[in-house]
Amino acid sequence: MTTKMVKTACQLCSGCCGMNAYVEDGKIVRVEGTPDHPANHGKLCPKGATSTDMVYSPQRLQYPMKREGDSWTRISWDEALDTIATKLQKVKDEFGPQSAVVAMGMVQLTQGIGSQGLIRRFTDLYGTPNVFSVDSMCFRCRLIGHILTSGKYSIADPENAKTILVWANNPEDSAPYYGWLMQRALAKKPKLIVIDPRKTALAKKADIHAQPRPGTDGALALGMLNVIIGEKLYDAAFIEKYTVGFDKLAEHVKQYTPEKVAEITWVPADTIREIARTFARNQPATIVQGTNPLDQQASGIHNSRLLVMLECLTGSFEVPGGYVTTPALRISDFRFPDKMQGTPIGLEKFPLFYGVFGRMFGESQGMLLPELILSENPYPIKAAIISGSNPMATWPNTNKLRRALQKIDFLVVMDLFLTETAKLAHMVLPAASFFERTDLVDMYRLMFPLPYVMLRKKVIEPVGESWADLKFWMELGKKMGYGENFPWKEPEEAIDWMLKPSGLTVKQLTDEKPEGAYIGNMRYKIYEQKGFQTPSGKVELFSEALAKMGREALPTFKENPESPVSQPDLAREYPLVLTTGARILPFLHSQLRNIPRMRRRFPEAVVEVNPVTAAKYGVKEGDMVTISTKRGSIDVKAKVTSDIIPGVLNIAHGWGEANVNVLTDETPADTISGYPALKGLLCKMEKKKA
Ligand SMILES: Nc1nc2c(c(=O)[nH]1)N[C@H]1C(S)=C(S)[C@@H](COP(=O)(O)OP(=O)(O)OC[C@H]3O[C@@H](n4cnc5c(=O)[nH]c(N)nc54)[C@H](O)[C@@H]3O)O[C@H]1N2
Ligand SMILES: Nc1nc2c(c(=O)[nH]1)N[C@H]1C(S)=C(S)[C@@H](COP(=O)(O)OP(=O)(O)OC[C@H]3O[C@@H](n4cnc5c(=O)[nH]c(N)nc54)[C@H](O)[C@@H]3O)O[C@H]1N2
Ligand code: SF4
Ligand SMILES: [Mo]
Repeated sequence: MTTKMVKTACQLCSGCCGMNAYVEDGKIVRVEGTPDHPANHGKLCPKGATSTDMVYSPQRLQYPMKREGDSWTRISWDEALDTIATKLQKVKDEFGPQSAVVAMGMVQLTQGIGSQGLIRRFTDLYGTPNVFSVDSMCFRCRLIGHILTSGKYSIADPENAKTILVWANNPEDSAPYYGWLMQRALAKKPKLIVIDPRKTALAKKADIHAQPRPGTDGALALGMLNVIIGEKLYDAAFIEKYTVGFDKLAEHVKQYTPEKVAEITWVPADTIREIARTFARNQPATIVQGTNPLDQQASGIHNSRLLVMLECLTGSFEVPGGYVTTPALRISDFRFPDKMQGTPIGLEKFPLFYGVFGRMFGESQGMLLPELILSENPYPIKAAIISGSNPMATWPNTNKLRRALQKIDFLVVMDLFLTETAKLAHMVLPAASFFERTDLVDMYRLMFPLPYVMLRKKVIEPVGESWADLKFWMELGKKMGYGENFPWKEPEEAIDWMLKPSGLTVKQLTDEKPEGAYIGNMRYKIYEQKGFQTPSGKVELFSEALAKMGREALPTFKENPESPVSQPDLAREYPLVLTTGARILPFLHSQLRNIPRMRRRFPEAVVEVNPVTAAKYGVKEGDMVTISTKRGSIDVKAKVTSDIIPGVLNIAHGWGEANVNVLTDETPADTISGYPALKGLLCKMEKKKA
């Protein structure tokens, strides 16, 4: 029997590790890490190594289905497309295109730039401005914070750093590919500082580990600035030449003395001083920021602004081992933004979420969607397509979201499995997995200092009648009469069109560079020639843009809407601080719990609780407890561990029964980005009543 090997990229987290897939008789028989791939150097984590279990899971959706009462009826793709096209046209004619919405999950964002691009091409041509993604609670906030401050998005460079500050990030579970990079970096013996309420694997190796109360990181960063500026540990030449607002910032941070910050954060004042001094004195210093924890707080934008400031003020900006920027690929834009009609949800409240300094993201703030659907104010939502997302598990405030989704006249879900969200749909569409479709992976530059792209290649034919997401949006476009703008027969042709300005082709990336291609070199201190892409051309410590919007121009710490400080009365009934969503290795959000080899590694949901807190509430290891917030309750098993600070509970998201998002609130907490506070809310814990 002949064995074929295809070089592709894993898609079970943002690392997009290079993967060699071996195929016999049209079936994948084995996968291994691509030896020379710069993201993973031949390794795969357990998720990647067992990824074929997902592909060949007996639970995969095999064909399109429509719901009739409580049962599902198989339909053809043609009928599915006809029905969707007819409904969408009707909504557009009767209510306007803004009454149909599209929501994309993380897999759409990591899938590649082609699929996202084609979805936006479709929604633009249809006219709806209401496109949502998980960026309403992940990553976009930090992007805005960075651009507002330095005009660009920068990332850490641990391998060249003398100090590595890991702030709310746990690569051991959330990013094994980054864990391998950290191992290489730590072999060079830099100072390691970790800021995390839990003792993560990295925290256990750290020179300094600070355990803040969830939701108070902004105060901690301001305390660091207080010490760095107060003790003149900064790079005066850089500040003088390249920043605006330093004097105002210096005055502003005087109020955040280590003693005051210690009260807010629960981190001892001396530890705050030690962190600030270690960071400023051992340069270059780099901050490895978690992908969402600092965003999902009331101070979300300020938090990211503060991290950029820490790098800039200490002279670590755009130098190896500090904050660096990776070049991007030049590609054609699939979008037609001027064809959008109506006002996107959230544009007035959160204009920066929509676009900043001419960089348009053009997405609506999803946290406003449930309320909009329920209130129909300013307009009703009549149809929705959810693709590559399982909001019933992953979006906050599940009970409210369920009511909202149930109110929609026509809900379509495209997924690999019949998820909790798909069960609410009127129609489900079977999606091809990442082994069954082609797209361009351009994530590396956002994760590592790695100017690299790779074609994620189709390894096998789609399982059952599943379709690649790209194919679905192209075919729906044709059905709706937009064929002129979807002239491609196969997704690969669309990707080729997109790639034109880069000089690369699908063929090249398949035949000549199957393991990927470098797209440029790292460059440092680009600002010396080009300045900063902000209105002032400098790093904006004081932000006129924020001032004009009536927001705090200087970085300011704000308590979460629910905290022992912001709501002392509520805290009497709900005395514990809850942080949610810390990743666990075998699962990707709500995915892979149905894969036995992964489930065995982590069989059931747990709440992490410190022994002191457990004793206070009469809870023992393994007890079932009920955790409640103002929004609801869940039952979950107690894991008593001194790896978490007293007074704080941690529950991962993505579980079916013990769904932590029953407890969370979708109300925007950060008034600039509209992000919810998923890190740091008030809850109570009781032993489950028999
Ligand atoms: N296995 C797995 N990997 C994943 C994912 C997954 O679902 N599963 N999801 C992917 C996605 S989309 C994302 S966004 C990333 C997220 O990955 P990370 O950025 O690493 O985020 P988390 O694991 O949520 O949290 C990291 C650490 O932040 C700590 N933390 C919680 N609250 C706070 C707080 O208020 N302050 C501070 N300082 N620390 C806090 C937690 O204790 C945890 O150890 O992971 C990606 N990788
Ligand atoms: N409480 C709390 N909630 C959180 C977080 C938290 O920290 N705390 N983290 C948030 C973050 S950072 C994120 S990014 C979100 C993630 O939220 P989601 O993106 O909704 O997460 P998933 O559960 O991974 O959902 C992806 C779905 O896509 C399906 N799928 C897989 N491959 C494909 C494909 O190729 N095509 C299609 N169409 N479908 C596919 C999967 O089966 C799965 O059902 O969760 C958020 N939710
Ligand atoms: S770290 Fe694991 S899950 Fe993430 S891309 Fe690599 S192999 Fe896949
Ligand atoms: Mo995320």
